[in-house]
Amino acid sequence: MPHTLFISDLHLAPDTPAASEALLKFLEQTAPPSDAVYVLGDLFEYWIGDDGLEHPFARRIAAAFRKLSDGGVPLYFMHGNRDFLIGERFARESGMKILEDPTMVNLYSRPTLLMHGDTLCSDDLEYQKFRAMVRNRAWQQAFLAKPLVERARMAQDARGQSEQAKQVKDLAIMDVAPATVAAVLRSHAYPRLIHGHTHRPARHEHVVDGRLCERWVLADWYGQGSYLLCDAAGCRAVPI
Ligand SMILES: [Mn+2]
Repeated sequence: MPHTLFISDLHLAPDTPAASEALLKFLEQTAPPSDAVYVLGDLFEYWIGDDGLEHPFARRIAAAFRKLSDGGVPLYFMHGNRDFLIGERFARESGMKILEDPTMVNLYSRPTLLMHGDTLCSDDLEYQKFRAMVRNRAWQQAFLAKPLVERARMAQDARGQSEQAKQVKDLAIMDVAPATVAAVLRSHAYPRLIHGHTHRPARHEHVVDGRLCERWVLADWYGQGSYLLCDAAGCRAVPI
């Protein structure tokens, strides 16, 4: 049956090769017969600019996507909170089209809203403040103008700080805020919702204004990765 695949939160990095190998296998063996593949953010553990493509690791990943795209499978990428600096060069070299967050798609006649998911975690005020800063165009231009080594150091620092902050944050704060989910579903006319980010793979049901909406949360690839397969009959998570 015609189907579309969704992945997110792979957090690929040169020093953790297992997820990269799993992705390369997924792109070569699992993805080719699908109608499209969507990557809903945090493909990389960090991305400090498209000049990261000078690194063989990043080039290998981009080339693997490109092969699939050249084979006729449309590929889409939405920024996550780790790889929001992925730009046009990466998109071109990987054959992916960059999508706005959120994006509505018609998936086998089912209206479906795609998000990374970080904007749903609206109770985490400290993170939302950080997000507003780094998604600002002027901040991004200033950051990208810095030498690569300095950007790498800043990214390292930010990752350390984020890990520390997570230790003391309430788990509920780092999950989606139900009221925000309801507001997003309402403003998009009660679609199905697919997102990643929280690393809490599940299928949820929300009743908003008497309308039942399905919400799928994608899994991370830190341990066993998985993808979401959607066809005309519905969606299901499949371990890789
Ligand atoms: Mn994320």
